Amino acid sequence: MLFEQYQLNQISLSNRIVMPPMTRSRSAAGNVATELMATYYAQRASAGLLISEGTQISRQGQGYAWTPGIYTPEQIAGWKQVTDAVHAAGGKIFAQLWHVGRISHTSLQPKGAQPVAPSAILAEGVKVFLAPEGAAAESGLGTMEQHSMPRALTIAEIKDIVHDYAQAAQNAIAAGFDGVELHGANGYLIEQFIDSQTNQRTDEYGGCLKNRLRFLKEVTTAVAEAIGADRVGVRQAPLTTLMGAMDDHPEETYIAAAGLLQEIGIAYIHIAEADWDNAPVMPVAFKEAYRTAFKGTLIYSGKYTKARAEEALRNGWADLIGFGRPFIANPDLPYRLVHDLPLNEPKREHFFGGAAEGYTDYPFATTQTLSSTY
Ligand code: 8OZ
Repeated sequence: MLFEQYQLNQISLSNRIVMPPMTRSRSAAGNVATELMATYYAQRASAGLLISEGTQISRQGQGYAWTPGIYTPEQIAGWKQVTDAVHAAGGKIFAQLWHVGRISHTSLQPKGAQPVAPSAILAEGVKVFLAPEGAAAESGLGTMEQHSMPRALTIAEIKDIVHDYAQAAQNAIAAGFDGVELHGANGYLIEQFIDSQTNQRTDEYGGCLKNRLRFLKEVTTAVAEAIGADRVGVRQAPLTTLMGAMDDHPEETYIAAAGLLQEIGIAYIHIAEADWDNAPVMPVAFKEAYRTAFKGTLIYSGKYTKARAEEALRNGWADLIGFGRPFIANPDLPYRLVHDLPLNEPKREHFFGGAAEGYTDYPFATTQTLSSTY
């Protein structure tokens, strides 16, 4: 079992650090993962678990320039070089499977079509990152544009997307990933179905809570059947309002979702806590309710420091802690945290698009290069 090592009574941060999914928009033509991406992930292989950046399951599932896919043979081959490099460096890596739903633009969609969603509702002011026509990731020349008005999916199309998830999960295993994380957070397609304010359907995929959780249930079940439930995680963001997705009763909704995921028997739930300034704090009672509803591994990410991570582990809310932006700038983050070493600052201007600068050129604290020595 992948997570057996984390079920120890002895709490130590060093083997409980996760690199959460982070969009870096550096894939090559055809949305193929590159050798540079392999270097980036392998440099960070000392994490207990790496989770790839959001990786679209279909062309329709893409919402931003230069994000990698996992639905063509070339994309599978591109990811294989990443997983090989991570494994050679002693790491484990899951693929985050992503369908953006409405958060896309006609210029990214097949035949310039409208993006799809549970309901035809625009998130006013929510922007996506677009490249000028023909520009490669290295140019870094993206602009932020309002996402396009979506249209509501038909039931037949919903079933096709469930199938796309299962196929993408099989592709991820073929590409050498150790498992997959379903992106059910941050206002993308799965969350658009879950949240009451983005789902106004009147069929079996909308309305009551059971119906709003149906898409999550069908996707997770199909993926678990395709690759085994013990290789599946799900990301949720109960309190974030990113991409304009909100639920009227988040605690009730997300604890019900956790119960459903418990029944399917997946390996982990990865909770994205709101991480902007003045964001709502996730109450302790909510975290304890997750523990009661879900018996698998719980990962929390969102502005954690070493002290907050140790507190969450000690209090028993979390099994693993994700550190996002610190991992961008510190490839050897676990080593630095364990030894209380100073951290490099991430350079925001290189977060999305570009090449090696601000990506694979952050210095290690020691002379170690790829693999962990502690
Ligand atoms: C930042 C930029 C683009 C996408 C998410 C996948 O919020 C993302 C994302 C983040 O989950």
